Parts: sequence; structure tokens; C-alpha cells
Amino acid sequence: MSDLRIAVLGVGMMGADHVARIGSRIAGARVTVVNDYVTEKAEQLAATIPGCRAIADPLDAIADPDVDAVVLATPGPTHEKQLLACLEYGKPVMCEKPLTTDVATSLEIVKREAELGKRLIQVGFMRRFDLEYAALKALLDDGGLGTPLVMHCTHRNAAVPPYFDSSMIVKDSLVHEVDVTRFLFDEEISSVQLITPSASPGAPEGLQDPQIAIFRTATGKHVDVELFVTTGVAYEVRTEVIGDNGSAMIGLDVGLLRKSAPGRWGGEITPSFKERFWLAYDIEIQRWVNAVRAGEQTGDYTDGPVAWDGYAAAAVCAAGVASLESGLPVEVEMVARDTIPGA
Ligand code: ISE
Repeated sequence: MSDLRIAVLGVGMMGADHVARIGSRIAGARVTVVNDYVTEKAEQLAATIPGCRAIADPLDAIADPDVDAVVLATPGPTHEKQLLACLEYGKPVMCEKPLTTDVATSLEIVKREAELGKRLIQVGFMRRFDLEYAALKALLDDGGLGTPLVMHCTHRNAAVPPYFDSSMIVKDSLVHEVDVTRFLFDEEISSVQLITPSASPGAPEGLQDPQIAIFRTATGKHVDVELFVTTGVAYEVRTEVIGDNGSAMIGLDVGLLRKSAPGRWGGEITPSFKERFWLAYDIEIQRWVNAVRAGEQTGDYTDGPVAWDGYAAAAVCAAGVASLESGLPVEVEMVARDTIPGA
């Protein structure tokens, strides 16, 4: 079978990282087209990859006959149009979060894909592929903690870009815990509350950082999340689940513990999500490539979170942003999945 020919749209930090991994560590695929709104960036990158071209218009890149599948790492506001083009041309797509930037358009994408009768869209919630999260999921599914009741999460970044505002802490950062909650507990989140403690003196003016989020799931499980994205320290993502038969924790950063003179003990923490989750991204992309290559037979070109998961995340984050304004718990408004056959 010949290599899957991939177009990577958006070659900023995440897209460029995917181009590098497909070129070096992913089997059965190669990048044939790159695109970016900064045309020279795409052209420079294409020049370093044998058999790769830069195409200036993202919709032309999707339609190109040299492209079998698409990785979308473009800014969120462009996703709706680009996803619709992927559906129109029948091209499988791995879409970095968010699916789209609002709930209504995310739902529209879910419906349009369902009408096609093929699963073409996978959403890039990479934590599901992290070995520690996968082990925690297996433990829960095996009943190893009995009935899970409570989850505590920590989500800290050393720094965020200057354009990051308080609602992005919900839509860009908390969204991962939204997906982790739905993944681990296999149920929807029914309400969200955002609590705003005193802002850190180190946070940029106007940024409400840290934030505390509280989710209640459909069956009444409690999840709390500490979000602190300007710690100046490193990338820290920890998760602890407590059940009626014990508890389990991941994300302790205990890779290599070193003892050295004079009397020092300790290890290192990854600086950002790229280093913390590199293997999860590799596994995610390899499994997606394998699923796309097998998709012709099954009509399912995904192996991981799908458009519905992107829609559910958008709905929870919209409730989260509303709660950020009121400080009160906000009910999540979602249509029932079984009202959209094939979703
Ligand atoms: C970023 O977009 C990510 O996806 C990271 O995983 C998250 O930790 C960070 O806060 C986001 O800005």
C-alpha cells in the first residue's frame, strides 16, 4: 500500500511539530502539501521536505489531488470552513482543537458529517493517547477503583502567549480536562462553575489567573481543576481519581530522579505540552494514519475522539465562559447524541 499523502494546514508550533513527526517517526505517511497564512513560512518548510509543495490557499490545499488526508493546525476561527471543505472532498481530517469556535457551528459540522455516513473527522485531544492517561482509563474500565466518585486535576503552564485572555483559559486549557473527564468517566458533563481567586501578581494585567473549575457529571461525579497558566515554573498536568475502592494519580513527573553533590535530589519537569505529550502525539498520529489507510473498508477514518467530542467540549466550554462572568454554576446545553443518527 502506498504512503498516505498528507496536507498540513497551519505550520505554527503545532503544525510544524506534526510535519516533523510525520517526516521522521510515522510509518505509512508523508507530507505532500503544507499551507500557512504566512506564505513564506510554508514555502521555506516545503523546500526542506522531498516531494512537498506549499499551496497558498487552504481550500486549494484540501482539494489538491496529491492530498489523501489533512491535518488542521490552523487558528480555530478558520476550522469551520476548512472542515466543511474536507467533508465536501471526502478527505479524512485530524483537526487540532477546537473543532470550531462556537457551539452552533460545531453541531452543524457533526450533522454534516453524519449525513455523509462516513466518519472523516478526528479531533486532536492528545491526552487520550498518553500512556499514563491510558493506564488510568484501563484501571477505571476494569473496575480497579470501584465506582469513581471524584477527580482532582491540576493544569499549570509556565507562560501563555500575550493574546491569551481569561476566557481562553477555559476554551484552550480547561478544554483538555473537559475531554479527559468525558473520556475517563464515559459520560457527559452537566454543569460547570468557574471560581476566580485573587489574580496572581505575576499574571498580565486583566488576566484572571488562576481559575478553579468545578464540573458535575450526568451521574453526579465531582471534578475540580486548578488552572494556573502563568506560573513561570514549567508544564504540570496531574490527575487523581478517587473511587469507593481506592484512588490513582498520574502526572507526577517522576521520570529520572537524580542525586548529586552537594546533597541535591530531584528531577526535571517538561517545559511545555510539546515535550510532556510528544509520545502521545506520535501515538495519536500513527493510529490516525493507520485508521485512515483502513477507512475505505470500514467507512470510519478515525481512531480516537470524533466530531461529537469536539461539539461536547465546545458546549461545556461555552457554559464555562458564561460561569466565568457570573461565578455561578451553569448548566451545559447539548442536544442528545441519539437525535443525530451516525454522530
Ligand atoms: C494549549 O493550547 C494546549 O493545548 C496545552 O495543552 C494547554 O496546556 C495550554 O494551556 C493551551 O494554551
